[in-house]
Amino acid sequence: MSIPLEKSGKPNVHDYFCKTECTWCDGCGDYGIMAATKRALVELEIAPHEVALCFDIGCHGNTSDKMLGYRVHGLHGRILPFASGAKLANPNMPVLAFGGDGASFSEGVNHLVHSIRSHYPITFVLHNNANYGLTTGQASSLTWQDQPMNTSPNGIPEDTIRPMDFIFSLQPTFVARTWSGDIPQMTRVLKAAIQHRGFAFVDILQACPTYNKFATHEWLLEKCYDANADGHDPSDLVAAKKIACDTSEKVSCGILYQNEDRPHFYEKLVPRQGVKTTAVEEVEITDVSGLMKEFV
Ligand SMILES: Cc1ncc(C[n+]2csc(CCOP(=O)(O)OP(=O)(O)O)c2C)c(N)n1
Repeated sequence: MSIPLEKSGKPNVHDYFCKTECTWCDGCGDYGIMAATKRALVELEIAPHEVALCFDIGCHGNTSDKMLGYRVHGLHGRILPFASGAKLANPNMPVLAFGGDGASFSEGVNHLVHSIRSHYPITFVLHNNANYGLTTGQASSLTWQDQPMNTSPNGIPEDTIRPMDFIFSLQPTFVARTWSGDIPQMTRVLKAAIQHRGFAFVDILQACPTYNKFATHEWLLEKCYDANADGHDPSDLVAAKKIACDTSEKVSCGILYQNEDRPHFYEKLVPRQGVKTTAVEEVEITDVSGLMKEFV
């Protein structure tokens, strides 16, 4: 299906509709996350031809053929370098990267570290179902301790990473948490993340009814609360860390921390300062047919 190149009035969710059959399990949180992503983009009046949607490999990554937009489906664990590069080439385009906890906290965890410390101005959406979904329910580094999984029926011998402790140790400027059953909250959080000045980290606790038998939809419904409605001030770093990291009783959701004072990577890139054009505008069309003949 082609993407309409011209804007005809304000975008609406139907502009993002894609005919591809959905292959996710019944009750998968990916349905809700995709719906909220569309709603957030539409409410910000961003049409499919105006946004880059970069997907990692995993169940969530199959969103790449289920909604429209300029989409890429990258290598497992490697979507952040791609998304960052796309943004640096075309800083005027909103760039969203989507990754699973397997991709982002195991195989590609190095890219998450460097994306946050580099402060690339992109939105990162973590589909946190606490397991490797696409490869059928192996434990990831975010799987809870003592939970039997397909290749670790006695629970994992390693310690589970505590994602919020880890993220806050990297001095982020935007940290949010939400969950896949609350579409209005996900939409609100995603809109704020897309509009944030630098790197925005959005942890979406995602129901996975087939392989995650611990953080179920019902568990999330009972435990998650809206910290912003509860009076939490996202500019308060100490309070943000506390409510983000302590999930023993309740799970705080919403915009937990935001700081717009710090310049992002592109703003600090000296050779680009004062330059009016973008890298994509500067690329000249070059005839490479002569070069290609050398390889025939
Ligand atoms: C480089 C590479 N390593 C491993 C794989 C195999 N692989 C594909 S999907 C996947 C797990 C995906 O889990 P996660 O990132 O948590 O996403 P989910 O499927 O749960 O949405 C793995 C290990 C691969 N395709 N490429």
